[in-house]
Amino acid sequence: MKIFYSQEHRKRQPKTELHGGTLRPPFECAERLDFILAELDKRRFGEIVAPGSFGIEPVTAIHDSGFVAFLETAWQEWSALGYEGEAIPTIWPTRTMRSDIIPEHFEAKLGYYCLANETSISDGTWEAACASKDVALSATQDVLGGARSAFGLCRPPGHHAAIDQYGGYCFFNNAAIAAQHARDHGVERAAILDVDFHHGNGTQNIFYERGDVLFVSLHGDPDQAFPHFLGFADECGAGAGKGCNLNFPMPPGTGFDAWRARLKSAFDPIRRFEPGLVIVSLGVDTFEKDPISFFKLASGDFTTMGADIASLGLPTVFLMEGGYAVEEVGINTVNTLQGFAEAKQVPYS
Ligand code: FKS
Ligand code: ZN
Repeated sequence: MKIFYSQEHRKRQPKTELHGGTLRPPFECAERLDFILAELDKRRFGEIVAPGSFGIEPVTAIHDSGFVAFLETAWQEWSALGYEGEAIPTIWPTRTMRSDIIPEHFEAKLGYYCLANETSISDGTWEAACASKDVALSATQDVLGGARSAFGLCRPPGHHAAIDQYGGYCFFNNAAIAAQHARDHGVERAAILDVDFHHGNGTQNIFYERGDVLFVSLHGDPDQAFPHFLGFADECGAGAGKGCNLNFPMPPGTGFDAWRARLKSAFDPIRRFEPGLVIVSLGVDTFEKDPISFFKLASGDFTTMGADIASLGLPTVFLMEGGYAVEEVGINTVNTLQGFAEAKQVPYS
């Protein structure tokens, strides 16, 4: 399996995350990828490949162009205001105010385009986000070209990024951009399977009214977990997308047996959809020692998860999302990939 990776992610090294009322070093840090690379190297698993350059068109195929333009110059515009810290919004167009005006003032724009303010914009964020979507697109291209699977080692992650909003450590929705790329290159239907602990609200938002992309997400009950305001079981898609959005929220303490039962119950709908490929939003924050999540998967469970995903018998693109138990992120990620790669290949018929 090819592993697509770019050093560019290192350009994003934010210093601050608003957590529990204080600014702390972000959970989503560059070191996460160092542990994944070290584990790949240790097991001699896969071949590291640099991504190609796909330009901005695949991004604007998914995201609002005003949002993309905002991100491109956000750090410069913030810096011009003369503040000491990183860019974090303090005001939003919430329920009691107007959200139909795209503001001119940069601090208002920050609130307009941001959905959660743990995530600061720092120098290099744009460059890292651009490299991350190129990693996702390169992995997808590899699978479109006939590879059984590929891994896009994306950073920053993507599944919280909506059509015109960033947050939850995400700027561009890598999985959505990848799915659209597949659609534009001959794949009639694509499935996105989101196994990150958090609900992929951005991916759901992007494809909610589309019948050509199936979105399936297993996650912590939004009643109890970020992103709190989306990801409930009754969100099934709308219009042409009715029936093409499947949410499986689960309570605190959920272990692998219960989690796996939900995964397996998602397989029939995925097969019935007959996708040309499946994109896995691979977060390993379902791990029992994850510092910000509440599922109880053990490291060995990720190997089983990978093999289960292989049993779908579909061309598969894995894209990195979350996982914050930094030292085990490598083991858990590579377990998933290796579980997939070493599973018996029984093509679905
Ligand atoms: C807890 C606040 C929650 C934000 C959590 C973001 C999770 C990001 C992720 C991604 F894959 F996108 F990286 N903080 N008080 O893991 O879903
Ligand atoms: Zn997550």
